[in-house]
Amino acid sequence: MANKQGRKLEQHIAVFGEIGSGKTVLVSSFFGPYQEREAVRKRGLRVLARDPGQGNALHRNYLGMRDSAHVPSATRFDSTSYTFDIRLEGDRGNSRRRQHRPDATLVWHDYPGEWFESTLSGAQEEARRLETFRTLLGSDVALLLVDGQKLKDYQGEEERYLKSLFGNVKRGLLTLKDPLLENEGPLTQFPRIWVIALSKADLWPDLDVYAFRDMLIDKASDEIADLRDVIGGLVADKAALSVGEDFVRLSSARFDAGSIDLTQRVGLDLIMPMASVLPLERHLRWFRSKKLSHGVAKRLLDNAGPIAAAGQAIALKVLPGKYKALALLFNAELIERVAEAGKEQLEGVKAEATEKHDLLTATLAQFQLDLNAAERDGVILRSER
Ligand SMILES: Nc1nc2c(ncn2[C@@H]2O[C@H](COP(=O)(O)OP(=O)(O)OP(=O)(O)O)[C@@H](O)[C@H]2O)c(=O)[nH]1
Ligand SMILES: [Mg+2]
Repeated sequence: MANKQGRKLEQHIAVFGEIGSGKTVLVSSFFGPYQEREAVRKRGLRVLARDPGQGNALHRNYLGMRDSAHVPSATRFDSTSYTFDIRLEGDRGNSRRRQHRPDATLVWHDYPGEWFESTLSGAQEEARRLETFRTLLGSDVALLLVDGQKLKDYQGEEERYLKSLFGNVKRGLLTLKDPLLENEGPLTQFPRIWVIALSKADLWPDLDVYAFRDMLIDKASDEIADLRDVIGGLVADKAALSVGEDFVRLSSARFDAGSIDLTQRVGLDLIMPMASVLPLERHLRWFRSKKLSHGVAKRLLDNAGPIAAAGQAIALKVLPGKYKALALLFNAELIERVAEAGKEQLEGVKAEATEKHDLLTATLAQFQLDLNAAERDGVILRSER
């Protein structure tokens, strides 16, 4: 999101999911509702696909589900990155220049889990996989999908599915380790927050996010610990990691025989907050608890500069003077107050920011409200560490 200094915010999110785990439906169900007539009024945001062909394909998937209960066809080994440009409501018409520039960009990387599952056919595919993996390294957050349907298929022996899922991701990352680290050594920028997501959560109406976490701890804690170790071997400051400490329930729609109700979504409105507010909050916490060294924190927070600046504004309501990303390192505790702010306080900040046409601050306050509400509703569970 563009801040007062005119810097651009680009947040990335990496979605890992095996065959049929719901990746294509998820991104279509995320994007489709923003194309509805009432979307801007209802959601306060405009979301456009930077590549119009890609946007049309997602929109078509959405319409096919909404109007004819037709699911998108399998995309299997396709790895796709979608670039979504976001404009905040009320922004249009401020100036001609602004009309051409989004307030924020969300880049959504689909990473097909099959690349972790199967042996690759040759050097060319190997190279393509590495290349694809490199594109998602800019993501602070990875969503690892646990397929709700598969979990059902293995009911009673869920550990078999879960162990194989986490084992595949771990082995896949291990095979990428040498080529990834070959030039620069341990990575600064790498998804450090691995949120485990229950996809198709509508199939598990009685499993709230706490029960989902308990199931994972009960049945796959060793595999999750191994995955964490492997990721720790890839990054600088490996104490600054949350792997399997954050959980979310996702459902792209309600699927009944002969109908798909896309108004019954769970967790999809948390994707943007998870990509933006969550890492900011976490990076600052890690920095304060000395899990992140100064240099690494500076690089990570520098990326989040604009959003961090707005976060700070939320914290202090009105900041004395203008802050740049660097100054944040010395004002980290201010932003933590955002995480601790109560509902009324955040609503107050939002109202005040809206009044002043400070849309970025208003939107971030809303994101924080969304995360807090979803936590109360048992949809998301954030790490305390
Ligand atoms: N109940 C339920 N079913 C879902 C949901 N999302 C997807 N599905 C079902 O899962 C199937 C596979 O979803 P996709 O989005 O195509 O899965 P994918 O991960 O893109 O799969 P590949 O392209 O094969 O890698 C869909 O055809 C739906 O039948 C959901 O939220 N709830
Ligand atoms: Mg697909």
